Amino acid sequence: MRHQVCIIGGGPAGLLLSVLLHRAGIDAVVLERKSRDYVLARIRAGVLEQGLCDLLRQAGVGTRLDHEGQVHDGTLIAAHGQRIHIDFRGLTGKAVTIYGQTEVTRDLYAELDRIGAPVIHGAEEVQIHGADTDAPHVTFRQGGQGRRIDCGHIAGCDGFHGVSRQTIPAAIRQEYEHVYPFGWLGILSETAPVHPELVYAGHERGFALCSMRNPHLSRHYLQVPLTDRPEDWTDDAFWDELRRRLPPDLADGLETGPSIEKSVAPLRSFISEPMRWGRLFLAGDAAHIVPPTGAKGLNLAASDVHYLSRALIAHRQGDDSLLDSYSATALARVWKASRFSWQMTRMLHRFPDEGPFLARMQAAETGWLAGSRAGQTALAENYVGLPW
Ligand code: FAS
Ligand code: PHB
Repeated sequence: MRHQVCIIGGGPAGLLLSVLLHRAGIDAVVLERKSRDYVLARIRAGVLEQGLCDLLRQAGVGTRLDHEGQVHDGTLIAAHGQRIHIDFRGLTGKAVTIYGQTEVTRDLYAELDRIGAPVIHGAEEVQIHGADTDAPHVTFRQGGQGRRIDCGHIAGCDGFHGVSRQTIPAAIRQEYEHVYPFGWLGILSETAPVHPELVYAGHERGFALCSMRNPHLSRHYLQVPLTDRPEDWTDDAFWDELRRRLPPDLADGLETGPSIEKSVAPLRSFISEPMRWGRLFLAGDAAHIVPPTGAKGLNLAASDVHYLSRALIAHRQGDDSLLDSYSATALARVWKASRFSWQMTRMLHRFPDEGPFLARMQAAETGWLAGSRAGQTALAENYVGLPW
């Protein structure tokens, strides 16, 4: 088989890239290790920056987003005795949209089906060959059969645990990592959101986040020790702890119910440079991971895909300048979003091993934020998404 672009990974980055390339007349194939049902069963991000929403509309998959997405003009930070409304719209003129990553992925799969673009599920043992030559190819196994795809370029959109990043020789890769000493226990419940906007709670017992997917579906998180597993927490224990970490008025109004999904995610900051090696280009979690406190993971995958799709389209017209600048352009935005995600995590989580000094610094930071329009504007500018 031959395709102009071989995309490894059928998550949001790989699927969105494929839709954008096909719309520009570029023949791309997606290789996904898991089944479509498995990919769609993963509960991940919920906050979409305006840039991602615009890119989905450009890709022709914005209809459901525009009907079902909830536009949020701000968020509430309740931490260290402060209660701060960050007015995104008033401070930046922008907003964010609440629309689950699962729905984004569903919409992208539907569009690829509609245009007949190939997505190969159950692609096992994917291997990249000759990425540093002018004739790369990819091999994989499906249903026990060995298969090969010859292509012009390879997009590594296979997430943190994928094969693409590892294909870049270690001598060329520079990796930066910071692992946080806690995780997030997340639940999904068919209950009404606790507040019209998201609530980021920084309590002495630990961080909590109250988010949502729609007016009848809530997504809540608790900071938990890295050793905790979902089965260590009953629903009642989760709700009781969430109440302890919320301001009393919100805790009193919390609607509880059975969890329909429960998972623990570790938190890390990770960036691998460069995001290109020859004709292999990394996009999304394959190249970088951010702690979800800043709601940036999915949104960074989108800006990578924006830069990479326009570079591959320009290449077809004989201009390789955007391919040559892709890694530097994408990384410039990745580092800024990584800084913001790290700073939000530092400000709102409990770091038990760091003693009372950090706790006082956190209280001083939220005390300053409560009274500073400049501080709130800086936070809002990062949260709604820095320019692409
Ligand atoms: P993905 O990991 O989504 O997709 C990669 C795809 O590649 C997967 O489908 C995988 O099966 C496939 N793959 C992997 N190896 C392969 C191989 N060798 N061959 C073929 N296919 C292969 N972000 C937020 O903004 N907010 C959140 O609340 C949030 N919560 C998260 C919770 C968890 C548990 C995780 C892991 C991430 C979370 N994220 C969150 C970040 C997440 O949304 C990612 O940023 C987003 O999924 C990035 O999309 P992709 O880059 O497409 O990677
Ligand atoms: C979510 O709704 O899953 C979500 C929202 C905001 C975050 C992280 C996760 O910062």
